[in-house]
Amino acid sequence: MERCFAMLKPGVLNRRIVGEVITRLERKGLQLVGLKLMNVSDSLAAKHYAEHVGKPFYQGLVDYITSGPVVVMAWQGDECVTLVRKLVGATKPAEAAPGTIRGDFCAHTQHNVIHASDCAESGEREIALYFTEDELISWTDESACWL
Ligand code: FUP
Repeated sequence: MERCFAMLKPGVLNRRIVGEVITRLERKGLQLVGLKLMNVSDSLAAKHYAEHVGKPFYQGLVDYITSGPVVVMAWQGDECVTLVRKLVGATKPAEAAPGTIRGDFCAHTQHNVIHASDCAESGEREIALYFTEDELISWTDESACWL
C-alpha cells in the first residue's frame, strides 16, 4: 500500500480551513494513518526542502512553513501519491484547476497552502522526517465488509 505525506501550511490554519481541506482527502477514500499539529524548526524545514536549496524562492518557502503551526499527515491507499496530488492541484495557483485544493484556496505560489509528496519514495522520506513509528497508526476499516 502506497503512502503519501501532506502538510497544511500556516495559511490554512489562519484561514480556519483545516477541516475543509482534510475532508477533501478523506472523502476520496484515502486512509489517514498519521496526523499532527506542530511547529516546523528551521533545521527540519531545511531537510524538507533540501532539493530547493539555492533556488530564489527557497528562503521564502522556509520562512513561510516556519511562520506558524502546520498540520502534517500521512495518507495511505492504492496510488496514494497520484490521488493526493490530483486533489492538491498544480504547484502554481494560476495553473491549478478549480476544484483542486490549490485551485480553490490560494493565489500565490509561495503560499500555495499545501505540500504533498511527489512520489512514493519522497512520501516515505517525508513521513520519516515528521513522524516517529509509534505516531503512525495502521488500522483496518471494519466497515469494509459491508461495502
Ligand atoms: P510541489 O511538489 O507542487 O509542491 O512543487 P515543488 O516541489 O516544485 O515546489 C515546492 C514549493 O516551492 C511550492 F510549494 C511553492 C514553491 N515554489 C515557488 O515558490 N516558486 C516556484 O517557482 C516553484 C515552487
